[in-house]
Amino acid sequence: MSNINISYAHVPRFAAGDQDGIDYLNEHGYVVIANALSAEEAEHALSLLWDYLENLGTGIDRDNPETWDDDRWPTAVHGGILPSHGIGHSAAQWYIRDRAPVKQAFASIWQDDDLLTSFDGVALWRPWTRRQHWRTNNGPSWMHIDQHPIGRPGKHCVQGLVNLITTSPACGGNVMVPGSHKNFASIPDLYPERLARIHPSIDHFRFPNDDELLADTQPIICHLEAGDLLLWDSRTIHCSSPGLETPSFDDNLFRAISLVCMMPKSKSNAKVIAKRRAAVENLVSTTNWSDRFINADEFPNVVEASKVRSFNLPPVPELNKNQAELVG
Ligand SMILES: O=C(O)CCC(=O)C(=O)O
Repeated sequence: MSNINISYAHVPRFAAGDQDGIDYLNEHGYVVIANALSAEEAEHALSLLWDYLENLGTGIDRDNPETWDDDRWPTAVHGGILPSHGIGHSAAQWYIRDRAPVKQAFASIWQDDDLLTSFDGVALWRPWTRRQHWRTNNGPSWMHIDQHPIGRPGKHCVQGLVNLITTSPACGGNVMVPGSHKNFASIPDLYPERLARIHPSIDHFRFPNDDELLADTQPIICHLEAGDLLLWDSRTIHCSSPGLETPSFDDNLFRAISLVCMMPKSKSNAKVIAKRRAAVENLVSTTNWSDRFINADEFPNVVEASKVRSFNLPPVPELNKNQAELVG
């Protein structure tokens, strides 16, 4: 048990580019952009994700949950995130990045439409009522920020996820600690020993499981419609968590989201961009950051899994002009 209590919340939703949405993000550290994809587009993206899974060649069948077990499923990291094995260049991910409201939402935040996209992955939650080990990590075990408080002071990144299945209290989802980005600068004073163990170049800091400071906050799972885009400042404390109840079905995914992050090209450089171009050809996925090149296929558990399991990768994507510009 943890002393951190998560609740489910219906929060305001804004149109992509709406200044009120940007103000909300600045104030609360997160914001929901309504219908960045239409419901039909979200359904199409999910179908493309199933194509990716079925084409891994491991025997996954979207219509048969008995084929979704670990010996066929791609390597997952914390929170059921699938970060690698070509996912960053799957047709699904490139389709989502190419939707105009997704780019517009990021462009309006940065007041800049010359953006680079991350090549990151997705989170797909299998119905854990079928197999307990499919249940993803409880929120308090991985409350984190994705920016080093000393290595990168100030605002640098707004992360995002496009939600593909309408959320519910039973199925759970992303967890935000509203307003927590405002405490970012005090982290070195509040957690000196814990932070000292993290090299300033590592943009990930995890809070203690039973953190007394977090126990005083009100973490929320925001209700999201299929197609909504949830954006958050990398300094905002967040994670994901299974539902607060037990879902009544077990023949479908409990959650499907696409991670997407766009940052101004001006924050990057020629060396990084050269690696990004090669990453498209070599189907290499990354983290959310596009100003540094971080290869998600080098995550330790992905490397370990690749030694004993093989997956067919998706074809090298044929990018249109907009998508190619997002590579750099
Ligand atoms: O699946 C989620 O909503 C959590 C994503 C997350 O923690 C991250 O991308 O840093």
